[in-house]
Amino acid sequence: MSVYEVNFDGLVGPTHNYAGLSYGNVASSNNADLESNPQQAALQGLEKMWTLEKLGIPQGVIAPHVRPDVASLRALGFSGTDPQVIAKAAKLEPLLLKAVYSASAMWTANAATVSPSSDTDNLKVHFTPANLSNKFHRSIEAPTTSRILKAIFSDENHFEHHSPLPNHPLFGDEGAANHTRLSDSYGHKGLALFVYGEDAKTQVKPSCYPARQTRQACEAIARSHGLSRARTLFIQQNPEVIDQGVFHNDVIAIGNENVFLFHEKAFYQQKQSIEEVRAHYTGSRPLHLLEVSCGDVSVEEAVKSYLFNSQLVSLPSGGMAIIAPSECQTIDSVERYFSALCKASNPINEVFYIDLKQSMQNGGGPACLRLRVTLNQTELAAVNPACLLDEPLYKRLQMWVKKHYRDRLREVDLADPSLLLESQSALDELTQILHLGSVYDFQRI
Ligand code: SUG
Repeated sequence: MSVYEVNFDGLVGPTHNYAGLSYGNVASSNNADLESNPQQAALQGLEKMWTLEKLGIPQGVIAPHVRPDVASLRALGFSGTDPQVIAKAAKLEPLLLKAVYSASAMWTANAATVSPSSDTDNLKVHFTPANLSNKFHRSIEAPTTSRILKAIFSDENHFEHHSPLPNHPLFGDEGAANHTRLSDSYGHKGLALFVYGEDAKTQVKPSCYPARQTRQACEAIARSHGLSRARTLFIQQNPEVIDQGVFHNDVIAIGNENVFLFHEKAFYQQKQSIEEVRAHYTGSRPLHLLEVSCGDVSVEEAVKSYLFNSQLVSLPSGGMAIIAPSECQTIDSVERYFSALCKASNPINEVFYIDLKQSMQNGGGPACLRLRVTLNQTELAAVNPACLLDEPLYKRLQMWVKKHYRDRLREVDLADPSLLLESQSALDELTQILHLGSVYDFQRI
């Protein structure tokens, strides 16, 4: 039976803005208070989805969340009508208002951890929405994410949904951004590689920026997904690079099938960690362990270019391609590295550059914007078909974005209560386009 890796990209929401909310994410801090263009951001994301679909790689869409999240403001003591709640928060707690306005759910690599049915003990695809407990603006995503995932993957014969892990620093979980899978091919049993920033049982941790993913969270997910111990590995991120802005593992490493591309400084005790990866890999095709040295590309250049946040995809015609952010073209060492990589003896032979500047300025590259879900033919047939991209849906979503989204947003605009109504009516229409049912709180009231 054919097995596919389907990328489910987050559609950028109508309130995309730059609020400097993510301490430890260099782009987010550097671009705080820049004027954003939500319409352009959403169209750039759609172009990426369409590029993959045209390459013959199945593509799904995950809806944005309604923002501002007035319910969170109410929970924090703001009362009155929705416009009054927004006005009070704008006056008294502007930072909180920015947080509940964030369109951060677009980065669906952080939506959940997903295990394909070939790896789980009950042969179902398992989903655990990430609690994203390290950042307030992201910690409010899990309930809606959970409803949306259930609306896309609703068939209980094939899909199993878990609750997010308890919302406590011990179980900080940022989803698939810290998880990759190495296998012979998508349909074969794979090695589930979890990468954590901190283990509560040791003192090895970054000294400046936070480690957002814990080993305890990774272990809990591996247990509930029913992964085999022999084919699961937990390795630690290098705390030094977290302090240089590598806030998720997908900013410093990327894996696809039998290729693992990572920076020389990616992991703690790297030599030993990579030996463990080699030892746990069970595929019969050779594993390509491609280490990028500091001489090739420095950690700083990696963070600036987001080269490791490229998508590494298997092409239907054979071989693999890199879907890279166009920022990579502005750094000579990165371009040089890519061209050498494509010539060397490994499955990668092409690079496609994509303009995702709006998302990149908040620290979200191509890989951040997608949740990888490996599905066999039967499972793919059980997915909500309205969420799978084809040309009519691509065009319809382009029109929907142009109809509802503003082309500029600054901090002062966030106090405008009509932005809430615009966002609600846009998403109301989207639930019909994507056949999602009532996934938003405002539809339940
Ligand atoms: O969680 N940025 C996101 C970027 C997520 C990137 N995801 C992956 N690497 N997989 C974050 O830091 C910035 C929001 C702001 O500052 O307005 C933000 O949330």
